[in-house]
Amino acid sequence: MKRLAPIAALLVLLATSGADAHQGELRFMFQFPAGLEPTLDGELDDWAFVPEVYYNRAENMFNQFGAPLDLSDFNSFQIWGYSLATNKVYFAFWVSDDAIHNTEKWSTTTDWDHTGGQFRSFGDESDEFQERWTGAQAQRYDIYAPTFASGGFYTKQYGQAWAGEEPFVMWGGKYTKGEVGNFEPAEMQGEVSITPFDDIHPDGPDASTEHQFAVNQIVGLEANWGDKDPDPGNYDDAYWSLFGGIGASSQADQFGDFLTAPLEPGLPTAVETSTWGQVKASFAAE
Ligand SMILES: [Ca+2]
Ligand SMILES: [Ca+2]
Ligand SMILES: [Ca+2]
Ligand SMILES: [Ca+2]
Repeated sequence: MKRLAPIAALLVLLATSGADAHQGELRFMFQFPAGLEPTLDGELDDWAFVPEVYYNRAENMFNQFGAPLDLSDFNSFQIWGYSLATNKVYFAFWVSDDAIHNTEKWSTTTDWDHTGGQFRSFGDESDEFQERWTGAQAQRYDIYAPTFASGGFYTKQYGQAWAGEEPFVMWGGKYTKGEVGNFEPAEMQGEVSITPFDDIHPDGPDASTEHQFAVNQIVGLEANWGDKDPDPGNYDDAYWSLFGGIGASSQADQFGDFLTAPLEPGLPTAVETSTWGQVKASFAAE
C-alpha cells in the first residue's frame, strides 16, 4: 500500500497547532485493527499494510555525535503502533549496520501520559526514593533483541526491572545478514510489544497504573541507536535519535511527540475467522 494516510496528514495540521510539542516534528503511531495485531515471530509481513507516513527512517534521524549521514554506515526504519483491543504498544524495526556488537541496541524512552519531567538519575535523592521513582512515571527500555546483550538479557527496563520482562515486553526477531560481533556488515529485524504504564511500582503490576490508549492522544517517545562500529565499548561513530533530544535518557521533556492515529480507512476490521493468507489476498485484489 503506497498511498499516504489522508487522516494522519490532516492531523499533522490539527495537532501541531494545539499540542505542546517537545522536540522536533510530530510523528504517528499506527492503530492496528482488533485482531490484526502483529504476531511476534520476527517476520514483518503482518506490518505490510502500514502506510509510509508511519515509517521513521534513518535519513530523518538526528546524530548527536560526529559522523555525517551515511546509509551504508547505519540504515534503519522503525514503526510504532498500538491497539485499542490489546492496549499494547507495537514496535517494529529493521537495522542495517556495518558492524553490530552486543552492546548496541534500541534505547527507547516512553512517557505515555505526556507529563514530562525527570524519571532517572536522581543522584541527590535517597535510595528509597530512587527505587520507587526510577523508571516509574516515564521509562527507559533497552531493546537488544534479537541480539543477546553483553549484560545477559534481550530487553531491559531501567529501574523497575519486572516491567522490562515477559509478558510486559515481548519480542520476536532475527538476523537476516551477518552476525553479531564480527565487525562485518549485518542486518536484523524485530517486533516488540510493550505494556504501557503511567506509573510502574516496584511491587509489580497490581501496584502500578497501566496507561489506557485512546485515539488522538499525544504520547512522549524517544528512540536511539548508538553506533559503536570501531569499538564496542564507545559511542564512537554516531548516536542516532528520532528527535535528537539531548538528555532524553533521564528527562521526559526531551522526548518527541507521537499521535495515536485513528484507524486507517480500508483496513479489514472483522478478521476473527480470517487467516493471514486471506487478508493478504484481499489486499492484493484491490
Ligand atoms: Ca510478525
Ligand atoms: Ca555503523
Ligand atoms: Ca509520565
Ligand atoms: Ca554498529
